[in-house]
Amino acid sequence: MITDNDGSYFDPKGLLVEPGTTVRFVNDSGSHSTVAYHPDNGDQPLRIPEGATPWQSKAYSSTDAVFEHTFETEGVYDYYCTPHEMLGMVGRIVVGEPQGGPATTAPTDLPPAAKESFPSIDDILEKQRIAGP
Ligand SMILES: [Cu+2]
Repeated sequence: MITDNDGSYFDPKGLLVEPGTTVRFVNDSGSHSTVAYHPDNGDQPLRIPEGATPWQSKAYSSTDAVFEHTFETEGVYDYYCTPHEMLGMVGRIVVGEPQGGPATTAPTDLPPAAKESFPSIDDILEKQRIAGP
């Protein structure tokens, strides 16, 4: 989670992992959170697999603060940073196969900059890791 001359962003912003992988979100610079798009998190739309566990970190401003989440359910997970969602600070994690869940459809109820900032699922499957911003 980074703020620099390129703005505020997740790096990588697209990632492919196997089910059961624990992903570490590390605060590099600036003040950021990592929050799943899920109705439990500020009434956001569901953009993680049905039945998967959502996550919500606080906003970290200290360098090297770490938040971890373990991804058990296969599918596509979209997430955002609360302070910078409006500026397009979002990310996408594919766990195993995409599976046709909510995040495999185009986003609608999101800020315009967020909608435009997700890496494509095809790119993630091909490259496994998509650098931000
Ligand atoms: Cu942020």
